[in-house]
Amino acid sequence: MALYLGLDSSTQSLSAVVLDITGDRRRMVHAESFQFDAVLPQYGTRHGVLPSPDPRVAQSSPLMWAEALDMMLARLARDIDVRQITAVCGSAQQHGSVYLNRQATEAIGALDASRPLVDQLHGIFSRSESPIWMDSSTSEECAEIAAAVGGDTELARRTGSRAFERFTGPQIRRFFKRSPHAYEATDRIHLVSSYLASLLAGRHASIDTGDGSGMNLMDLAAGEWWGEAVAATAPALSSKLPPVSVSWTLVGALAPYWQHRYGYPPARVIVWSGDNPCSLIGTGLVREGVIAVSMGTSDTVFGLMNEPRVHESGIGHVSGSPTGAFMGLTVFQNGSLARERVRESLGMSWADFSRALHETVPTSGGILLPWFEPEITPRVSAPGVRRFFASDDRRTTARALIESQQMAMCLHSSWMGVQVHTIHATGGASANREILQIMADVFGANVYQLEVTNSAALGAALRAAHADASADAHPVSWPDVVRGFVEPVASSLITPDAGRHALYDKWKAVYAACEAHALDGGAEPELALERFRRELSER
Ligand code: XUL
Repeated sequence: MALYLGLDSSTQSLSAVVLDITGDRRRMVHAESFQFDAVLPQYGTRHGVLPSPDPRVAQSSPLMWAEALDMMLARLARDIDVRQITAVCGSAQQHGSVYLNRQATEAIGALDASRPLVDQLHGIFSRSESPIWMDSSTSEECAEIAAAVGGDTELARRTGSRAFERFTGPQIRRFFKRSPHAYEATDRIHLVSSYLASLLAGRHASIDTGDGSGMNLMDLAAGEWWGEAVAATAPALSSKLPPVSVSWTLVGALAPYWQHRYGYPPARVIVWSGDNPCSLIGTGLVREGVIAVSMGTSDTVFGLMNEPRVHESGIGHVSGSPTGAFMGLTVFQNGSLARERVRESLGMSWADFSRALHETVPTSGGILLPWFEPEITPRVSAPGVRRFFASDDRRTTARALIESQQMAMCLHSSWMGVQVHTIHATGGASANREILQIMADVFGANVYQLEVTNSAALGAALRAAHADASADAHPVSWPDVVRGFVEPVASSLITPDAGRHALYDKWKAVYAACEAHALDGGAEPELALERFRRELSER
């Protein structure tokens, strides 16, 4: 029997998925998850984050992540036959960084199986807290790095993203500026992903191209550090960064600590990646043309790209994909929150809301820009809801919102240059078939509902299976790697209506005119509406 273990160290929890992939047998044999706040209350985190008087600062504890890893491997050894584990891989929240001193290499290389892991790690940090992705304190450093490399457009072109506060480069620069001595005492800077992989293997792991793209430090196309960005970030940084490697790199074998303490075999440890690249695999997006639209608190559109195309004004992020290709990700802040607010303002239940979508005709509600909160895509810092061409029928407000959200997602993900034929819809709102029908009609694509939990841990386990086969010189194609684990619900298929798709294609120009007008006072959108009506009457 060949078991593959995938771990996911997210902001709030640690999860594990174990797959049995033996011959034709393909099944999930175990899944387990716990919340950091609940099982490790002594660290004092709330939702996985340490309290901070400055709302812009978000940090967590690297010791807590290590103790959680130790707990999880102990639990798994209690619950399943871990002797069958062939390879281990992992996923972690992106961008967070871990700062190790000169004692670290020796300490993690000589872990004593008779003592708990954390007891042996206390002395290895040059910074006891890790900044994480929710931190927004580095605007100044973002501007400095961007200026030093020739501007945000150049930074986006080379690294896949313009400078973002949460990205690791600006975080490292802030640490260097505020604590130069502690920075000087830093021997190695890991991401959360490469830090945890290092603890498993008992040696420093590399950073994979997927998670490495979340740092504003990596040359995306070359898959290696970009010297100019590294130099612009902090002095002597190149000597503190682990190497970058492809996502199927073997870090080594599970260290003797895990073998002697819990009975694990010397299973292969595969380089870890970020949660978004791992979710790409865990939602089955291994070919260009299939994208995921996740409709949760915020809405995200992501998918695999064969080429590293980047939007010139830095909308979205491009990173390495664990398959060796690339992945694009665009985030829309006003997702579920906007849907809830509009539904509540209409005094509708979800059933009423769906009925309103069903009973009204396309474009009848005009455009509704739902910027209740500052918006990431397009960039809106002064929030405010804008409505254009509203009708008297209240029910059309529901339609205007959903159509406008889908228009925004379709237009602002087109920079990926991907011909979308299939969408895997996930997240709470994907249960609503009226919303999915509008999505299908706007994108002109087949839409399936994908029921996923633990997609990042599942993606990590599938990556373990893929890397294990590659290491044995029996590479398996990605569609075969994911087969049987990531298929959407076949009966959930919704197909686009050709007539409505053609209508929405024209309506996009009206939407874009409203957006441009709201953002920077572009021309009156009435002109675009007139053009739209004229084109319809000429048909
Ligand atoms: C991606 C990002 C988040 C974290 C969450 O850029 O910041 O999705 O990876 O874990």
